Amino acid sequence: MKGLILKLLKDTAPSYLSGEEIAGKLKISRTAVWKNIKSLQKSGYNVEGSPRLGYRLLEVPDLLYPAEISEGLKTRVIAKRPDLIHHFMEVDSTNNRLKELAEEGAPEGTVVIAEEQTGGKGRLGRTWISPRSKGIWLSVLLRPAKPLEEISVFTLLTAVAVARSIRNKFPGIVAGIKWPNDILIKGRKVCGILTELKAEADRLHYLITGIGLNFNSTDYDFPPELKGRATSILLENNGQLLHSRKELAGEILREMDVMYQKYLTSGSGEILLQWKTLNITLGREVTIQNLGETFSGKALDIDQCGALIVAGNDGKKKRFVAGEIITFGTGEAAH
Ligand code: BT5
Repeated sequence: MKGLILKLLKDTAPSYLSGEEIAGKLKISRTAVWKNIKSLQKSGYNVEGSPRLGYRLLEVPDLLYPAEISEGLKTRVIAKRPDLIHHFMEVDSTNNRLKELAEEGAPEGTVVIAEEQTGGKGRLGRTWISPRSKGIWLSVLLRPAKPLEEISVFTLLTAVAVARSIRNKFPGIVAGIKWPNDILIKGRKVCGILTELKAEADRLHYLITGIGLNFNSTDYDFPPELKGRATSILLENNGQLLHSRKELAGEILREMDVMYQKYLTSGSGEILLQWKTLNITLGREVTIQNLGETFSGKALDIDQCGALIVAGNDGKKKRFVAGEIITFGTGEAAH
């Protein structure tokens, strides 16, 4: 009901809508209208009430509420309905929260989004700095009926979606993908992706892709050790933001949905093509640490499964599956 009232107020803004009209349109009592308006105000919506004229919406809060993100979002799977988006002011990690929902049977396309993470995770137990309302910290649940060896493709898919979304909304920013899971702008990390999965033998139960994107962080929001290595959309766009966090979050979900549909219907071809266009890894000297081993060489290509092909200094080629893919719990496949 709150969402419906919000929609009516948005459609009418900046004009007033009387309590009576709202009650009539939604077939609810005037008291119910009043209660829902109070609840909207509590959530940060600036709704002005006038005894004579009714209500009007003056300002929408800069929070990633489902009703805000899903506005105009025409997706087929990912966040296809507002109730598939779960918003929290604070969680330990959106990946962890979504894992709980997945275990309870949440449908494919469920999204968890938080204003702040107190235990944001990177790969291999590393920390992801996620201060309140400074970025887009979200996770997406997918349940693709695909073989486990194609799992790396999902990190590539997400990286493509994020890089494309940044370029779509902020054309002045050139975001590039560093294999497997970083989005960089002028050599600094703006976004990291963490893919986790649950599988048994070769059967995939579900896959959670977490995205951490610094949006309006300034240098003060990063700890000293990240100075010069991390950046944000705000910092890269000369301190200006033409689009809001919620618009970029919506764009990322939309781009992910489009790429996911293409993947389901015609395989990884399009994702790999897009990835190759947006990457800043191929052709470069790289050092990869995988399962305690360090390997240096030239990044040549990625294969159909999203693995990176590197030519060592001795000329021998080696194939690396995205080492960032971590599994949950015990008895589940490790990558
Ligand atoms: C990543 O790990 O880059 C994956 C980060 C994924 C974060 C998202 S947020 C939503 C979802 N929920 C979670 O709990 N996680 C996901 P990795 O490649 O291991 O990089 C981690 C390293 O990046 C750290 O050790 C720092 O050096 C650096 N780092 C930490 N916070 C950062 C930030 N906000 N911006 C840029 N770099 C950061």
